[in-house]
Amino acid sequence: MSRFRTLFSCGMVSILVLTMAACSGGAGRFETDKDDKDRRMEWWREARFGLFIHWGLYSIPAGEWKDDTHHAEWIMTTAQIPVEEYEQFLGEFNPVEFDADAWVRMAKAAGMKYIVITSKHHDGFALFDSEVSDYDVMETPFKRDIMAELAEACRRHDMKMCWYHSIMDWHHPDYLPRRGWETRSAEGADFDRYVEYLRGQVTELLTNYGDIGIMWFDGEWESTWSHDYGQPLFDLCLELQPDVIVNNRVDVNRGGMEGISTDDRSAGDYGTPEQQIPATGLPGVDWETCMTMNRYWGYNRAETQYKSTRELIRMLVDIASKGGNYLLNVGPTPEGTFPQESIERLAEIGAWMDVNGESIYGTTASPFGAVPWGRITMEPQGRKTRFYLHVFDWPTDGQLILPGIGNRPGRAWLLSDRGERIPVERVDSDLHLSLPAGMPDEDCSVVVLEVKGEPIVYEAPTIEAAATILVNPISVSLTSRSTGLESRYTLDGSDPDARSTLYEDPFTVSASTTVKARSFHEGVPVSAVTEKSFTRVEPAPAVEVSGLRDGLTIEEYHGNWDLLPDFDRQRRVSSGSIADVSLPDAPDRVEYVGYRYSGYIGIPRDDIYIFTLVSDDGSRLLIDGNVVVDNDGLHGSQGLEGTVPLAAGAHEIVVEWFNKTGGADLDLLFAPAGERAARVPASFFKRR
Ligand code: FHN
Repeated sequence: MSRFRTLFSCGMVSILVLTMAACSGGAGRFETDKDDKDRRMEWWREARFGLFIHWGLYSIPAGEWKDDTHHAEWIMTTAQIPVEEYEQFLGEFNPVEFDADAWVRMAKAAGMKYIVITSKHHDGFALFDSEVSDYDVMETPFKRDIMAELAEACRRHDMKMCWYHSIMDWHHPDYLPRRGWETRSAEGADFDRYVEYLRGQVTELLTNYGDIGIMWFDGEWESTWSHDYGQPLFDLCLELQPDVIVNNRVDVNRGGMEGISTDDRSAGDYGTPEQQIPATGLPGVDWETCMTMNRYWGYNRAETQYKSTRELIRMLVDIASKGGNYLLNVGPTPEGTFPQESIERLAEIGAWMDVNGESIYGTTASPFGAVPWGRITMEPQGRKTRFYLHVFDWPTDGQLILPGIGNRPGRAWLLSDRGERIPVERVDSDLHLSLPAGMPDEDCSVVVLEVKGEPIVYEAPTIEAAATILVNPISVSLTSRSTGLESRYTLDGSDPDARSTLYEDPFTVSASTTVKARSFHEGVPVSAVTEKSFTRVEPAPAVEVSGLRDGLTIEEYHGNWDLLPDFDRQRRVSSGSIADVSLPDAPDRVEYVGYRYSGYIGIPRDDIYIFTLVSDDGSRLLIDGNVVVDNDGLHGSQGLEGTVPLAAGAHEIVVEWFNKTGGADLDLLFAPAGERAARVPASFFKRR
C-alpha cells in the first residue's frame, strides 16, 4: 500500500468536498453557446503560439532506468516501476535552480503568449500545493508551490497561465484500471471517489492561482472515463472560471492522435492534434497542435535529436496557415532549468518572431490551395485584405507567383525591410511579385501583399469520388470554395478550355479515365488544372468453400508489445470462436493481450469495398492474405481505411489486434465505395 495516501481517505478533505458541492450548485450542463465560446476563445485565436512544459518527478531519472535511456514522463509505466519504488523520487525532487521569471521571460522572448504546464501528469504527482493529496510538491525537499510562483511570474509578464492536468492517475488508489504489470490490488478502489478527488484538484487549480487561460486535460482514453464524467468536469471548470478555455481531452472521442473530436456532443473548446499537423485547415474548427522539440515530452538526459529552429519556425507557419495554434514543448531538468538546446531554439524562434510575428498573431487560415514555395496567412483589414506570403523557397528568377486571385493588388513589401516596395503585376489569373535577389531570412522570409476588398480566390475545382479504382460505374463530382466561377472538365486527358464540358451535376466514370478540371471566370481560365485518374479493375475472385459455421475463430496471446507481433511465433493462450470482429465480453485481461481473428467474410456483390478498422492499440486487416488496413502501433482509439475490389462470395479474412496498457478498442466497418460505412454484421462471418 502506498505510504502516500490521498487525504481523501481521511476527514480533512471533507471540508473541500462540501465547499465543492456548494460551488457546483445546480450542477447541470454548463451551456456554452457560440457567442460565449467566441468570447472565451478570442485571446487564444489571437495568440497562435504557446509553450508546453512537462515537468515532474520523472525528470529525476531523466529517461534512464537500468541502462535503458529511452524513457521519459511515462517511465513509471514503461519501466514498470511499482508505486512504492517510484515514490522515492518525492524525497529527491529539489529543483534549486528553478526560476519562474526566467522561464516566463524565455517563453515571452520566443513570442509565446501562453504557458501550459503539467500540474499533474499520469504519475499522479502534483506540482502544486494540494489540500486533497500529500503526494505533492510540498512533500518534497523543495517545499515551494511551483505553480503559484509560475502563475505570479506569468501575471508579471502578461503571459496566460494554463494547466495541463491528467485524468489518468497511476498513483491514486481509487484510479482504475491498474497497470497490467502492477501487483497493487484494485480491491476497494472506487473510481467515483477518484473522480471527486480529480474534481477537488481541478477546483484548487481554478480557485487558488488567479485567472487561468486553459484547462488542458489529458489521459482521457482509458475505459473508465466517459462523457458522463467529461461533461460535468467541463461544466465545473466554467463554473469556477467562466472565461477559461477547456480542450477536448476533457471528454472522450478525441479521435486518437489526430485530436479532432469525432462526436459533436463531446465537451471541449478545441481539438488537440498531437505530434502532427492536419493536412489542410479545418474550417470552423479551433485546433492546436502540440509537439515536442525532440522525441520526448519529459526530460531525457541522453536525448540529442532536436528539431532544428528552421523546422520549428516552418511548423509554426504551416500551422498558422491552416488556422491552428502551436503548443511547443520543453521538458525541464531535475534542477529546474530548460535544456540548453531548448533555450537556443526558443531564442532563435523569438528573433524570427520579432521581425515576423504580425504574420502569425491574429491571422486566419489561407484561402488558397497549396503553393509550392511556402505558406500563406491572411488578415482582413476593413476594405482591404492583407496576405502574408511566407517564402520557404525563394524563386531563383525573383518571380513569386500567387495563383488564382481576382483581387486588384495594392502595396507589397518585405516584413524584414518595410521601406522597400515590391512590384506586383497581374498575369492572367495570377499575381506576380518581383522579389529582390537575396532571401532575407533563409528559414522563412515574409512578403506582405495588400489587395482591395475581400479575397477573390480562383480555387481550382476539387475532383471528388469515393475511390480512384472502380469495378462498377463510379460517381464523380467537382467542388470549389470559390464563388462566381464556372468549372469545366475533360475526360480525355486534355486540359479544359472555354469549350470544355461545363460542370453542372455529378457525372459517372465507368472505365479507366483521367478527369481534368479548371475554373473559369467569364470564359477565361483563372485557376490551375487539377486532375485525377480512375482505374477500372477486376474484383478479387471469391474462394470456393463449403461446410462453414457461423462466426470467426479467435486466438488469444499474451505479451508486452509496442507493435503487432508475428502471432505464429507467439505461444497461443487459447482459441475459440466469436460472432464478429469485436473484443470478447468480459475478457480475462485487457492489457498485454493480443487476438487474431480468422475465417471468411461474405461479400454481397462485385464492387469496391472500403473497410475501416478502428482500434486501440494496434491492428491489421488482411483479406485473401493481402494487407488492406494497417493500423498498427501504440495509439488511442483511431480508425484507418483501406480499399479493395472484391467479387461476390466468400473471402478469407484475418484481423490482428493488440493492447499494451490503458484503453482497448476494436471495430470493423465497411461499405461499397460511395455508401455509408457500417459495422460488418455478424451474419457475414463464417469459419471452418
Ligand atoms: O501520455 C501523454 C504524454 O505523456 C504527453 O503528455 C502527451 C502530450 O499531449 N499527451 C499524452 C499522449 O497523448
